[in-house]
This record gives sequence, C-alpha cells and structure tokens, in this order.
Amino acid sequence: MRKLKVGVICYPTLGGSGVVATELGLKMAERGHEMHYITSSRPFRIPDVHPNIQFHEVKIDGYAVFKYPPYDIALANRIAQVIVEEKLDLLHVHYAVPHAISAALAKDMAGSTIGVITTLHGTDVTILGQDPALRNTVRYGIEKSNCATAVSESLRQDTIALIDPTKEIKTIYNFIDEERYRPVNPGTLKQDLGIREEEKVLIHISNFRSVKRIGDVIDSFKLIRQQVEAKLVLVGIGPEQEEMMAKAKENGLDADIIFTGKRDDLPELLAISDLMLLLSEKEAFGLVLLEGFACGVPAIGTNIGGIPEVIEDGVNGYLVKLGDIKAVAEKALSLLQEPSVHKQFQQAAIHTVRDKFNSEAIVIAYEKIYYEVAECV
Ligand code: GMT
Repeated sequence: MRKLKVGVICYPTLGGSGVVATELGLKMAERGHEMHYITSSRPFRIPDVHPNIQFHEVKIDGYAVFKYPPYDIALANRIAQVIVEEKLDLLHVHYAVPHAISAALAKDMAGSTIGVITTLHGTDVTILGQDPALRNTVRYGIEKSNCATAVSESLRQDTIALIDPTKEIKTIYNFIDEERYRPVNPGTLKQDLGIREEEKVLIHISNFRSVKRIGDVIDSFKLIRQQVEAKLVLVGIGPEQEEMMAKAKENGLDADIIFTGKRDDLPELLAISDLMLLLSEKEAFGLVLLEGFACGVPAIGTNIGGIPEVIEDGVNGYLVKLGDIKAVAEKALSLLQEPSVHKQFQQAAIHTVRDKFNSEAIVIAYEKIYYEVAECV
C-alpha cells in the first residue's frame, strides 16, 4: 500500500484531544506515513526533527481592527497552503469547532477535493452542540467531512441525538502510548511529595474545569480519610484550581491534599497511586483512566458518558452515580482495605488496556479509514 500524506489539525495543548492526535500521528509516522501538523504551536511530544513529521505553524497578527483575531480563517489559509505545497492525501481534524469548519474552508480555498476525517472528542458535541449559536456549526463541520468518528459509543449516540447528522458516525476508541504508560519505578517520589510509605494515595488528573467535579473528589476523599491513612494528589491546572485549594483548606484537608500543578512525570505519579477518581458530570471517554489502568491503577468513575465503556464495574474499578460521594467512599474503602481484591483490580486494569484499547488495533482502524477517505475522492 502506498504511504499517505496526512494533514493533522488539533489543539496542540495538553487536553485529551491533543494527546490522542499526537499519539496517533506518532504511530502513523512509525508506519511510514508523512504527518503534517497544522497548528498554532508544536504539539506536545511532537519532536523537532522526525523524518515523517512536519510542523506548519499557524500565525496570526493582532491587527487593531480585530477585536478577536480570526484564528479560524488563518488556520484555513494555512491548511489550504499545506494541501497544495505538500500534495496532501487527506486531512484528519480533531475537535469539530472550529477545526472542521476551517478544513472545509481550506478545501474550498485550495480548490481541492481532499478528503476530511473529523474526530469528535466530547465537549465539541456535548457542550458546543447544545449551544444554539454553535449547534448548526458543529453539524456543518460533520456534514462537510467525508467521515466522522467519535471516541466512544456514548459520544456517537449523543452526537446523533444532539446534532442529528445525516452522515454515519463511526466509533473508534482512544488509546495511549503503552511504552510510556506502564508500571515504572517511581524512585523516591512518594517520600518527595511528603507521603508516608504506609499511606494510601488517591489521584485525580484533569484540566480543573467544573465538569470534572473536583469538589466531589475532595468530599469523597474526606470520607475515605476518616477510615484510612491517605493522601489525595490532584494533578493539573485550570479554572477551578484556586477554589479547590480553598475548599481543601476549609475542610481542614490542606495537609492531606497535594496540588501538584501540571506534571510531566505522570507514569511515576501513577506508580505511587492506589486508586484514581474521575467523578465528572460529562466525559466522552476519560483518557486519563487508560493512563492510570496502563500503570496498574484501578479507578472509580461516574456512570456518565463514555466512562462505563472504560471502567467495567467490579472488575477494573467501580461506577457510581453522579454526586454520590458516599458510594465513592464505600467502593474506595472496599479496595483500599482489601489488598488481594486491589491486586485483582490492578491486573484487570492492565488487561483492559492491552485487550480492549490495544493501540495497534486502534491505529489500524484509523489507517483503514485514512485509505478509504484518500481513495474515495
Ligand atoms: O475536558 C477534557 O478532558 C479535555 C477534552 C479535550 O478536548 O481534549 O477531552 C475530551 O477529549 C478526550 C480525548 O478524546 C476525552 O478523553 C475526554 O473525555 C473529553 N472530555 C470531555 O468529554 C469532557
């Protein structure tokens, strides 16, 4: 099969959609395809020099006439240039708004028939798709794509219910880099964070947005902490951070909750963790669950969105109702106080990543779509 030239459009920052776009590009480049990232900055983990990966920066000047610099148009212009200059075979767009719209405009600007795949990641549908000002825009982006994929079955169904596209949506699950996320030796990290050897460690990793319900994580931890010696490690940065720091203090938990900020050593942080909490009110997939599972950390998550497609209740973790912090504490204690059960869950978590979310199988599923889209135009 000939190797393809693929333009990738994504948010280059640390959010889950950017991580998936980056990991997929790296895997496709390993398979010999030429990957062209067209983004505002070099995505995290995309190396400066790689024989099969190029970065095309989208630049925009803040002219005085613009209240808001039109990034979407600058992006379309750059995509159009790259389509022509690099003779791309297809575009893979991650996140519908504005990327799918910019891709459609770019195609028109370049006078090209290039195929477009749009991967929906969650909030582009579950939040933006509910906004009357953006619903039709999301729909337009999907309709203008040759193929649309969703990262979970739940997101696929939400997209049909909220957006009602005529286009078929295919579910392709997320995956993680199994070479990076695996049980590693954390060295002295536990001690360095001021956690005693005998203390249990609960971890939550997110962008600290309100949908993540970090308040529920803290309230659950408070109940857990009454029964076992434990620390809660909160990893990430975002809008709710200060409020959550204040909440920890108000609850007299500031010595037991460690706010680490953004960290690059996630496998090590996961290696010192006994249990992950993801208690979101919206979550299309929950990539962080896979990262934890791959490192042998079971999870308790809400029975929301795509989380039940990742957490198998009673096998690699537990599912609870949104806001049911008592249930979180009960399930957490049943794992933390029963080492043999905890061990079984750890093994099951590792197997979930190897079997259901195997990166090679998922990359091959995307590659199949790449060939279909490249050849159908
Ligand atoms: O809120 C986030 O978690 C970031 C967001 C993003 O756009 O990067 O994540 C979404 O995409 C991830 C990768 O597909 C999914 O794992 C997350 O579940 C999804 N977030 C939500 O649906 C809230």
